Amino acid sequence: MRGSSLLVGLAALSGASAQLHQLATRAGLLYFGTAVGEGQINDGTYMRYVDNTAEFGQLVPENGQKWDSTEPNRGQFSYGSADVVPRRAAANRQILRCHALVWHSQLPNWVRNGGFSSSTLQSVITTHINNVMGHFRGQCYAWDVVNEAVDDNGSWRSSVFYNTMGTSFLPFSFRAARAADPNTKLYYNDYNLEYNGAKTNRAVELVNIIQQAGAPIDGVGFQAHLIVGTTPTRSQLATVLRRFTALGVEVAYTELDIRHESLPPSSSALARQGGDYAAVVQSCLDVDACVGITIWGFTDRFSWIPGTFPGTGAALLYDDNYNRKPAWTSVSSVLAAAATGAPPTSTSTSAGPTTTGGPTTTSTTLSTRTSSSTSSSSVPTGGPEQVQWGQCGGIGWTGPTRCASPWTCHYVNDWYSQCY
Ligand code: 9MR
Repeated sequence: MRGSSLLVGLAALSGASAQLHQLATRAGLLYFGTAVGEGQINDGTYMRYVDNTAEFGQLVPENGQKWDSTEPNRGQFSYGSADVVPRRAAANRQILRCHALVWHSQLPNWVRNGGFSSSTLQSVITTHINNVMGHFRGQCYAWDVVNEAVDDNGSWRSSVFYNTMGTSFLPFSFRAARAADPNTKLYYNDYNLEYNGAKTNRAVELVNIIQQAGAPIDGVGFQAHLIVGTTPTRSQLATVLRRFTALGVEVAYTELDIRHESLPPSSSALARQGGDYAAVVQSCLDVDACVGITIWGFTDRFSWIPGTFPGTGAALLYDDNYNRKPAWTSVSSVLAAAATGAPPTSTSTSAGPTTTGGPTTTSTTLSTRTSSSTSSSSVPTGGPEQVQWGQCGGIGWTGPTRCASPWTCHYVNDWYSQCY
């Protein structure tokens, strides 16, 4: 468990603006960050949030560094889109995660359908990695070297890379990456590893294959594209993170979003989403080698989900009008608790979850209140029960006010009480 040694600086935090990255670093993480869509770079409202380094201390380009953007034709490299987010991160002094080099998707046809022999494909991969990593050398905290090499059912994913080279494309790519930039962390990145099923087993095998080949791998990224209500628990998530840290690699949540399967979400569904976010953040805090958390966008106004899974969405921390959702409060509460060593009661926000909270107009203040809980005996009995970390009270709240045993309802701020 982190946090206890991080009380230094707490006095400085008190009364100051304390937002997600700031709280995350106080809690012992390296960063709390977000993906940034290149298409939004000229949207002043959106970018004010991105530029708020207390909220987001790390950025990742949502699409610009992918193969179809950086090498659309063989040997022709272009970085117009790829540079957009890294430039902003540099200007803001934010940590940059870089994404992604060897991936079956957003891969130009000349690679996908090139009919290359294994040795030609090796040279295609090397040229791509050398050029792209060379362009960003020194800028990336980490690179997603190989992305999504395992199929949903746990088989090796059919791709031009696997179909041509078998699993040898894995150590091959990581070796090439280390040679191209020796000072960046090399990650394998995938989704649905969180469920600890066949896909997770295969990803463990993948790390073993790379290590047994004597190739470097530094980290495993858990994308965490999750669903409200089916997100694993904190301890299940910590268990699966530890399967990887036991192999000597660090881990991170790299693309976190938690979508509702029906829209618009009810207030209890929003609270449940907050509980699911809290479980993810807690699990990272529980595992020493979990270095940080990146959300895959921050406002529901811009998200890949409705386009890919129509009828679902509202997966992020801010709604599409940039109002903080209960999930934002859950995340900040969990981080604040870890930052102070207190239970998650110590965050009070000047903007409630249904209030527009621009990055320059809101502040989160760590209060010294540690005993401001509403005991479960003081709320009405009967009716539905709220899950751990779910909302159980606050101005305008019409959802459950009782917590499932053994949790009780704790006051967080006038707009938000929470079960834990
Ligand atoms: O968010 C990205 C979206 O804008 C793109 O259209 C999509 C194309 O594949 O990729 C999305 O990002 C993906 C990420 O790069 C890798 N993991 C899954 C993400 C969501 O699809």
